[in-house]
Amino acid sequence: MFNLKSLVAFSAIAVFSSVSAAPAGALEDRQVQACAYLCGDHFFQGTCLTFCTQHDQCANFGTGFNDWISSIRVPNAPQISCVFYEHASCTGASLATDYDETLHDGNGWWADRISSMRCRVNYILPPKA
Ligand SMILES: [Ca+2]
Repeated sequence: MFNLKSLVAFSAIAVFSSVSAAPAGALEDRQVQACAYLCGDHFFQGTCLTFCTQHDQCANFGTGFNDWISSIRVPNAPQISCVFYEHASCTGASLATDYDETLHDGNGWWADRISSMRCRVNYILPPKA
C-alpha cells in the first residue's frame, strides 16, 4: 500500500502550498486559487492531490510528481482552466483539459509524462448570498 508514489506525494504538499506571491491585477487581487485534482493512477486511483497555483503562473511538479500523473480533474472548471505540459517551466507539448480520467488511453502518450501546469482564473464568481 505504501509505495513510492504515496511517499513522494506527502513531501510535495508543503512545496506546493508555498506557491507564491501573485502579480498585480484584478483577478490576482482576489487571491483566487487555481487548482487541479491529480492522481498518480488512472480513474482517480492511487495517490491523489490537489495542486493550486495563482492565476496564470506556471507550476513545476518537481521531484516525485514529475512524469507521475495519470488522471486529471479541474474541479472548478470552467471558472478555472488548466493546461498541462510535457516538460518543466510549461514547455514542450501541451494538453488543455479539465477532465481526463485516464491518460493511458489512446496511445497513452500523456501517461506519466506531465511535468508542469499553468491554470487561469477565467472569471470571478460573485459571493454567495
Ligand atoms: Ca515530462
